Amino acid sequence: KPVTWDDIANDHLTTNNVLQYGLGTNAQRWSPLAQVNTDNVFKLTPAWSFSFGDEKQRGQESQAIVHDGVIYVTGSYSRVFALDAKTGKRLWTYSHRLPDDIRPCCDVVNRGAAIYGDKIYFGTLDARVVALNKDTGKVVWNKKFADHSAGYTMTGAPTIVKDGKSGKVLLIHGSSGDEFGVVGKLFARDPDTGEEIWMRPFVEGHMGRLNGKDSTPTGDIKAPSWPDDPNSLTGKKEAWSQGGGAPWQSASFDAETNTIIVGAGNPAPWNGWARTADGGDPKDYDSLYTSGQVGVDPTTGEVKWFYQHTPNDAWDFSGNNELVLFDYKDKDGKTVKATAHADRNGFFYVVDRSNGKLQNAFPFVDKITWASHIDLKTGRPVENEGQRPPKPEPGQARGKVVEVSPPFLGGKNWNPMAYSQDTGLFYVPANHWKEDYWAEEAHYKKGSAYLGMGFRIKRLYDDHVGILRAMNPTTGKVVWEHKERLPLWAGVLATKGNLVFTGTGDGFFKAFDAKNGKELWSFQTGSGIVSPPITWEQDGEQYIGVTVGYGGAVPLWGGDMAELTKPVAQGGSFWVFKLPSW
Ligand code: PQQ
Repeated sequence: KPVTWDDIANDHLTTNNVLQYGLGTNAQRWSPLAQVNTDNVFKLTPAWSFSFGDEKQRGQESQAIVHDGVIYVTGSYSRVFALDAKTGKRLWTYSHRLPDDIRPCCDVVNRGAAIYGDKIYFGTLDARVVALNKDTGKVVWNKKFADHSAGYTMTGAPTIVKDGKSGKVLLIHGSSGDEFGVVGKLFARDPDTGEEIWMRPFVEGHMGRLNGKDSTPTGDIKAPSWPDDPNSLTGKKEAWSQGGGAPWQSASFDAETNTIIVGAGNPAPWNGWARTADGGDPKDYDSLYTSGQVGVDPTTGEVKWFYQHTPNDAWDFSGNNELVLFDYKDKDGKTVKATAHADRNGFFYVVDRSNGKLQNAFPFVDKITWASHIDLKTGRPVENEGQRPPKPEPGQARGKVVEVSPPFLGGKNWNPMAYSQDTGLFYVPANHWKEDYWAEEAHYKKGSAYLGMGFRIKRLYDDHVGILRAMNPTTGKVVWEHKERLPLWAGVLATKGNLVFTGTGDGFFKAFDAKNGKELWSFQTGSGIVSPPITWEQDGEQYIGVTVGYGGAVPLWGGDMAELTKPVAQGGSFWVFKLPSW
């Protein structure tokens, strides 16, 4: 059966398939299934497990999708597997041939595929989007979107949306590459042919494209949020040409307001002085449209609204974490259609998704040092003095070391949270850690890291790094929390069975009581878990599935935390659980 737009629009309500990253265009990761629940979860038993095979055993971050009894799961190194959902029997494999000069910053990961019509879509590490026939795995089209040798790559799952104005279904995808100094771009394509419909860059003053022609610049063409340099060809300082702002995770879609909602990544380079006029104040140079959330018009690719979490981000806080769409009642009893976002910078944001206006912001991790709070009137952070590492003294390679929390890997990274429609709580897979952080010189060289900062991540507490927190989005209260020894890098799933599922760095797949956080079940999967779990129903039985295989940014960039994760064995498999017949 081909997948229709109605199937996708109802993904969050239907239980027999999982069609979109986020388990629906609202990205709530909430399932109405309750067959597996707090009373019987202790019985949960493996149904089958599938090995991705070969030597490519690292970094399995994929959220699987399920359609018509088939699981489509991506593997690291740009692979896709189609499996019989009941038995785990392999139906087909697609293994993309990658060139030697790919430059993924943070491991050879892929977070999942999209499905529409008779095709499966996914991004590759050499900056392509590939469409495969869902029944055969044969390539239907394959589009290169940028130069991978400059640092462009793609790790996020694409999103299917329907433009409410034109009635066209679009394939939306982003790009990665901020750490190499490339301009982050969001694309809309025709899902049948792969032809680009529009492209929107997330650096102010860069030109967008619509139907193959220049459309409009993003923001002001003079880009006043980036410093001028009268001696350069562009009239701007070098950083503006390199920009960053990559939408490297997945977009959400609000059909009601016809808006694509996506996070924009960190500015490049990380060093904020490179994005500030000489002798100027970083507060006068916000580096738009980076490290924030963007509402984009699906018809034209225009920016409808923007809210910046971290103006002139000097800490690689990115802004790119998932945007969960949810509605709540404010203190006057008015329903607010909002986004919820747990940022790398340690603050949880509630923003009005019709206009990008901040409603509420509060910390979701302890001991944030870079800002005291977010001013709800101005929407801007109130920064603490001395947290922007100073430039190196003349003749020195490094500037003064500053201790910062959260560190650049964030109070929470890409691994998505879940929202329970029953408890009204968000389940945030967070980490407690900090870093030594210092400035270095930043010079752009194609294909080389463009950071201008040095770092070492350290512990914040002796007994834990990972901290799963149940947060109330209106009061900011932590309702319960669960500590883990290793960093949390897996997504979360919430179900009507009053359960919250997630995985741990040391390989346990766990279920918690959504109301009080009691750990009710766990199973050792044999490698670390760094992926979002899913659940679906087939022939009257509820299944729960998760991709397993350690990797991602922590073992590569995590400093002391990389040491902590060294004993974790690599892997590459998909595990499925259900209740036994007894
Ligand atoms: N990817 C991971 C991971 O898969 O574990 C962690 C990170 C990325 C980060 O912490 C990043 O900052 C990051 N940044 C970009 C970017 O700005 O282009 C891309 C990616 C990526 O594509 O995986 C990550």
